[in-house]
Amino acid sequence: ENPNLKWFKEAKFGMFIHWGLYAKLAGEWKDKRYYGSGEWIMNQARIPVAEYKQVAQTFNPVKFNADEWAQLAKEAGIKYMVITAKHHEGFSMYDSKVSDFDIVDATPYKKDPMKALSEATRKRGIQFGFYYSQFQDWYEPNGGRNTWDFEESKKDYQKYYREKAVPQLKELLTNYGPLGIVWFDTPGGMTKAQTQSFVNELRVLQPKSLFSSRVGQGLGDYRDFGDSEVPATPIKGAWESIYTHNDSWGYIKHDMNFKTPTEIIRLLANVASKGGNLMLNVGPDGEGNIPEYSVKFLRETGKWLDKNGES
Ligand code: JFZ
Repeated sequence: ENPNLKWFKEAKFGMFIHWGLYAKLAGEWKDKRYYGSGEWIMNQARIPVAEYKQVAQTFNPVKFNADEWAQLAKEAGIKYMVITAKHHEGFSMYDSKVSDFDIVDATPYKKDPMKALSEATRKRGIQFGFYYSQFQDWYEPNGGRNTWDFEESKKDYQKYYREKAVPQLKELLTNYGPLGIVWFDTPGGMTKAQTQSFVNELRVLQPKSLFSSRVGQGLGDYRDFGDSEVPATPIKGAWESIYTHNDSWGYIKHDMNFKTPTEIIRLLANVASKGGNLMLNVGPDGEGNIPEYSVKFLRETGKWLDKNGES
């Protein structure tokens, strides 16, 4: 078995973080409210790139505090953290030289929160990783799935991979220290052979980093179940279930449907009893605050684990 999986198979509890420009929109666009998958608002509301771009000018998460986020994870008993470096919206939440549509160049904030978070987690012995939407990129003419601005038949996915996805992943795998996980999502636009060379090209940069199964074509290092899915019976090998704390991955201000500490603990126990990890998502808001109930309920979960858990 792959020795890189050792920490992962012992981890049991991970924290997923969806954070991007959609957090600023918070489930609302032009007086219309959306519910569920707040990170999809650009697609749901068919927001043109030219307008979506302007959201960046108002994105200024001055409340973001890497040590607070990492400390919360620590207190909750969380062993790894995966955060969106770039979701389908195409916006880079780190300092990218490949694109100007990034937090340093396009927002008043001008700092790189991923740098701070990679350091704050590592300092506390928490494995750190990036989510990266490798195929869907609604900002780029050649990226996947924006058909409201760009004609699908004119898209050259290989050009997008070559000019944005691969160079950005190289930045992420080079500039943020050792990554526990690179969490790919919703594959597309590549054959198995192309996916294999994509994986090979990135793998050399960090041979120990785990790639999620959603890199596609069966080439990931461990298995992810569908969103909010736990297998019925024990499963061999390394795997993970992903859930979000309320009903959306990205922040939505009118979603208060947070799972209670009891529900989180039951979920953790259910997943662990089948041999897997639970990666539970929180969606920080546009200011950089983790929702109050996520903070409170995660802390309570951690207290319970301290008293009754294994580690
Ligand atoms: C994807 C994203 O589109 C979504 O915004 C979020 O990031 C989530 C974690 O991942 O959505 C999916 C991907 C795969 C499945 C369901 C939703 N699936 O396999 O059931």
